[in-house]
Amino acid sequence: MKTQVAIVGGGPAGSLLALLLHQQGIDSIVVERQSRNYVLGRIRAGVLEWTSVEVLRDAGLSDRLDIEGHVHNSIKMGWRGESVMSIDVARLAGKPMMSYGQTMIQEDLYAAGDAVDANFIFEADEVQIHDVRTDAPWITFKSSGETVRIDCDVVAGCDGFHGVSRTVIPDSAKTEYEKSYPFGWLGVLSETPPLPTLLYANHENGFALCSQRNEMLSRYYVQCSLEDTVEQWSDDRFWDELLTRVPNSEASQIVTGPSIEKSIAPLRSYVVEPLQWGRLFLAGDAAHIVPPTGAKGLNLAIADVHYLSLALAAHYQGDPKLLEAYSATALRRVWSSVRFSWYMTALMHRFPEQTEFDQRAQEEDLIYLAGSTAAQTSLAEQYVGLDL
Ligand code: RFL
Ligand code: PHB
Repeated sequence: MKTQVAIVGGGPAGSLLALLLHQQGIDSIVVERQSRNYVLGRIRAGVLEWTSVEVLRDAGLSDRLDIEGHVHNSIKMGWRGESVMSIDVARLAGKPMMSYGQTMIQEDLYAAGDAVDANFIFEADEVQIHDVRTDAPWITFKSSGETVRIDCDVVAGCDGFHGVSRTVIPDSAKTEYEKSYPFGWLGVLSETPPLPTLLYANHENGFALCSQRNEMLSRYYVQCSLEDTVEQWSDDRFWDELLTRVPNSEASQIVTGPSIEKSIAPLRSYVVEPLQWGRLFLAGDAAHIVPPTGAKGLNLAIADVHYLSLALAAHYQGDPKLLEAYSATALRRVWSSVRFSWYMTALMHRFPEQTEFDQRAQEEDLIYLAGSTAAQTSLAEQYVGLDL
């Protein structure tokens, strides 16, 4: 097979890139390891920066998002199981954000791909990337036992944190920055009405988050130990912890019910530099991971492929400058989100070695935030995200 851009990974980054390139008249093939249904079944992000909404709108991918997405003007932050502040993000930062599940974005992207006959290959095993330091890179993979080869001009590595793309760059040509947190998040989906406003809670038992998918679908998270298994978290234990950690005024509004999904994710920050190796370009989680406390991962993936699609369009029109600058351009935004996600994580979680002093200092940070418009404006500006 032959194409202009071979895209490894068909998550949000890879599938959006294929569609953005198609709109610029650039041909691509997406090679995804999992089945389509498997990718659609992953429950992940829920909050879109306004910039992400605009990228999807500009690409004509917002028909359902504009109807079913829930615009939020504010977030709440609570502490001590009793105090709560509301931050009017839209007023302070000039734009709101949107609740719209990653699962739905992925459905919209695959449907849009079907409509234009985009070339998505699922269940592609053993993807390998070759000769990216030449002008004629190629990839191979196994499909139903047969080896398939795709010749291309450029390879886009959009295969997430555990993908193969990043490993092609030799250690001598990359720098990796990493921070692992000593806890995870237990995520629960339940068919119950959510709280109207997103709520982040700091509590001496650990962090909790109340989010939503739609009027009858809630998404909750509680900080848990990395050693915990889902089996150790019965629904009763989960609701008890959530209601303890969330301030009383909010906890009294939470409607509990059976969980329909439960999973545990570790928290980590990771960045590789640069995002380019010859004709291989990394985008999304393949290049960087942020802890979910800042709600940035999916938004960074969307920003990366926005930059990369523009750069590839310029490249095919004979202007190499944007593609040469892709890594530096994308990394500016990446580090800003890495810093914010790290700050939010440090502010809201209970760390294993944390003393009573540390707990009070954390709470004081929240009290300061509650009383300072300047501090709230800074947080709001970073939460809704920088302009592209
Ligand atoms: P993905 O979604 O991991 O997709 C990569 C795809 O590549 C495939 N793949 C391969 N394909 C071929 N060959 C190989 N060797 C391959 N190896 C892997 C995979 O099967 C997969 O389909 O990365 P992408 O596209 O960069 O998208 C990134 C986002 O998924 C991620 O950043 C967000 O989900 C992070 N995230 C959040 N982001 C937000 O912006 N807002 C949020 O509110 C938010 N909440 C979250 C989150 C992530 C979470 N977890 C579980 C990590 C909440 C959680 C709990
Ligand atoms: C979610 O709805 O899944 C969600 C919301 C906000 C976050 C992380 C996850 O910071």
